[in-house]
Order: sequence, then structure tokens, then C-alpha cells
Amino acid sequence: MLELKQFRHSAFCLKVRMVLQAKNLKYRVIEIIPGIGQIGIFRLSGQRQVPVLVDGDNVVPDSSTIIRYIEAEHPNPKLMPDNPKQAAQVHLIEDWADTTLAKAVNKSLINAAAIDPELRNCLLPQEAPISVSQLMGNLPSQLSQSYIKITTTKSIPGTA
Ligand SMILES: N[C@@H](CCC(=O)N[C@@H](CS)C(=O)NCC(=O)O)C(=O)O
Repeated sequence: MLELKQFRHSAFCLKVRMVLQAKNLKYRVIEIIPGIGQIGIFRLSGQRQVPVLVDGDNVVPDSSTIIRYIEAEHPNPKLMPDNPKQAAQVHLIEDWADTTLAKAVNKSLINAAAIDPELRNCLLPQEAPISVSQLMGNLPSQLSQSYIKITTTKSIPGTA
């Protein structure tokens, strides 16, 4: 069965789940604990970010790459337009959402979580050990801001 390694609050992971659902595919979700859990992600995929889709021997990181992979492996129902101009527009909108929009959303999330211990805990997987959620709840806001920044921010070349 397809396996999606994810952070449950990640918009990139939601994007993949929406495509899996639109394609009516069965899949299992594996929640990754930000930080510690990413060691396993690195071992598996050679990079540290989620989402990562595992399909038998195929390990596919990056939401956009995953979606192209799913579209190629499971063409029905078709999600990408055949018309090259329309397909280019889809890629442009996707790229804008993954960079400019995602950066603004992340910034707001980081600021909100830095001042709200309850929100910080909601961002952790439900399976997270109690010690990790206690630590997140008790972190001073500056420190938790750095932690959340590290574990949610997509690196956009050329941006700070
Ligand atoms: N290019 C990636 C970006 C994924 C991404 O930024 N994932 C974040 C979670 S929302 C992540 O894994 N952050 C942890 C890290 O960068 O260490 C995609 O589209 O899937």
C-alpha cells in the first residue's frame, strides 16, 4: 500500500493527500515527529523534508514531484490538463502557492505558535511522546519560534 510520511499540519502534505483522495487511492499516513523523526526521513530519501511518498521500492520526496509521480502511475481521473498552455498555468499557480503563499502562511503560523503553547502542541503528531509535547509547551517563545521555523520552513533560493 502507498505510504505517506508527513507532518499533519503541513500544507505540502495536505496537497498530496488531496491528490491521493482525488485519485481514489488507498494509502497509509505515517506521522513524522519534527526534528527527531526527520533522521529516518533523511535515511530513507536522502533529504530531510516531508512529504515523502513510499510506493514499494520507489521513494518520492517533494509534493510537486509526488503529484507528477501519482499522475503518471495512476492517470485516471486525469488531474493535469493536456493543453500545454493550461498545464503551464497550473505549474505557475502551484509554484506560486508553494513559494510566495507558503512563505507568508508559515510566517503567520510561526508567530502565532511562538505565543501559544497549545497551538505548538497541536502541531505535533498525536503519537508524539508526552515528554516532547511537555517540552514544546514549556519552551520560551523565542526558542519555540526557532524550532517551528526549522521544521516548517521551505527553503526558497534567494530569499532570507
Ligand atoms: N519542496 C517541498 C517542501 C516541503 C517542506 O517545506 N516541508 C516542510 C514541512 S511543511 C518540512 O519538511 N520542513 C522540515 C525541514 O525543512 O527540516 C515540497 O513541496 O514538498
